[in-house]
Amino acid sequence: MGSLSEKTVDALIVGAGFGGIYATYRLVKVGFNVQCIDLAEDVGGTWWSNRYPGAMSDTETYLYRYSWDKEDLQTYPWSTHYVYQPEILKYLEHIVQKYELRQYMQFQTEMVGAVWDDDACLWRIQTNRGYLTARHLVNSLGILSTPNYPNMPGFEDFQGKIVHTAAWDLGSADLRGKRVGVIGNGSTGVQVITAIAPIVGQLLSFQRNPQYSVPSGQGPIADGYRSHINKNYKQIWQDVFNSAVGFNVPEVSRKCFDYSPEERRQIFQECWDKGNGFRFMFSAFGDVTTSQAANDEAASFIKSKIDEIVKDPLKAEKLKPREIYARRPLCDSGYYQTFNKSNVDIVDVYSNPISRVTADGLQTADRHTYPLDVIILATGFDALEGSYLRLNIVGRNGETIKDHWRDSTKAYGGIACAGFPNMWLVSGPQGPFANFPPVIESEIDMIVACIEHSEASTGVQHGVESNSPLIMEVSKEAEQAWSDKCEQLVENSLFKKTSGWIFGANVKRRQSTRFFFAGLKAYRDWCKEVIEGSFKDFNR
Ligand code: NA7
Repeated sequence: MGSLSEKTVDALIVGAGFGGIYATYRLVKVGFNVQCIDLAEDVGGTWWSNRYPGAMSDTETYLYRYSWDKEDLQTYPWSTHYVYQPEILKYLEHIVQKYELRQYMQFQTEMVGAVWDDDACLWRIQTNRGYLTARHLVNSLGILSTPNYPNMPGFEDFQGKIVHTAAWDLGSADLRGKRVGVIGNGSTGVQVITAIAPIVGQLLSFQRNPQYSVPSGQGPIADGYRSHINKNYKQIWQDVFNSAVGFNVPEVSRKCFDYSPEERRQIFQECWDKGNGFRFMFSAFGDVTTSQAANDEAASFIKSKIDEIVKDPLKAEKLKPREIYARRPLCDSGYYQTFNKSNVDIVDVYSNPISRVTADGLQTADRHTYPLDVIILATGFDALEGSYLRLNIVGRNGETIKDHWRDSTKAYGGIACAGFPNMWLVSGPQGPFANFPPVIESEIDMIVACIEHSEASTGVQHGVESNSPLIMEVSKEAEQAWSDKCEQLVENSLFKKTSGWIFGANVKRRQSTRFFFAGLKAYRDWCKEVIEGSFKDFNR
């Protein structure tokens, strides 16, 4: 692995996942001298590290890819409604190979810190493999890339194996016949529990807050499905980019209580049968995430399904959520059915929390110890800003990103911070809450537009080692205005009332609005306005 010592580039891209790959592709096309680095051994980002059994995107396959390679969209093979981690990784490797992007990438290389040099107008970046300087720093660190480890004593005492799903290093042979405890039942927990139940000896889900999940509709695609998608791809992407959540599900405005109880149930049933969490939340009624009464209806429907599916009434009761239905919507391939297996059970750690890890397993507050061979931590991530806070990023006047976000996490358009010139964020805080591949493309297109604007206005030559005063820096007022807008958008949203990672509650960070909830279309309209307005929020 090479050293980066004293390398000077136009842009350093940090991260080689969905975002970093596309940013590399775009900036190479602009004519930039580009370096992309990633801590992992190869491309993939989230999909490099999340290798746990059952890891799957819950966006339908045909949308979990880049929209811009029209030929590839027609020909790249896939055969199921959703893609599992190994196939996603293969797809990303394929794109990197097809566009010969590997030559710009260096792996096992971690950005430790980055300091803005105001005299030279560039970033001085420290990595574990040496220093480099870059006029633009493009952080594509991943929305969910810093694992969240639960704070409980005794991890070092455990005689078995402990593994976080985002740092998975077990083979399925390591689980066969074993007594396995899974802490966490979010998207990841639901997937891993469903996938390993058939092979483990005993499976205990240490569950704090039960969650709502609906069927995904996973399975092989029917004859003719692919050709139908291929024929309509152009329109499909147009619809996606003109929608709020970008999942190509109908986003209806009809109100729940304009329908009779029978009609309501039938509508929920249709969404349930078709599958997909975003469809269930956004295609049944338009007020499920804003009206408490409509939300209660959706929640009751899912609870009734739990009663129908789970044979043991005690298990069914434990699986029924207490919260409203307003976390990121989940879907599954038979999660509730899994609890009908005699080797699968739930330990309620809400009323009786885990107190410590012992040599043999997990102990709860009532001093009962559950003996285990393997503990799986499906405990999620320090999402969004978590990936930044562990780095020493220092902007103008010595202000660190930590200082900048001390009172609230904010980023203009989710892509830029005041006081951090020429620093760009991909899937950072306050970007759109929607299907991530189109979000990432939209943000990177906007970043590239900003960079091209600044290059055009001063006529700098790419590839030339530069001490040019070329900068793009968003104003404090514009950054604050965006952040205020993000806050206003969630005023009436039920999302704010639950305790997941979307508002930072899982890591006990001050609750601030970490997404732009007006949707993908509104975000892209805003980008257009900024471009047409000649980027007036910058360099004021
Ligand atoms: P999530 O959705 O943050 O879920 C984490 C889970 O871990 C959740 O069930 C938590 O319970 C649980 N948790 C965390 N700490 C503890 C402790 N100390 N004790 C018991 N349970 C704990 O992460 P995921 O990886 O599942 O999904 C993240 C995103 O990835 C997902 O939304 C998709 O976008 C893809 P809690 O609910 O806080 O009570």
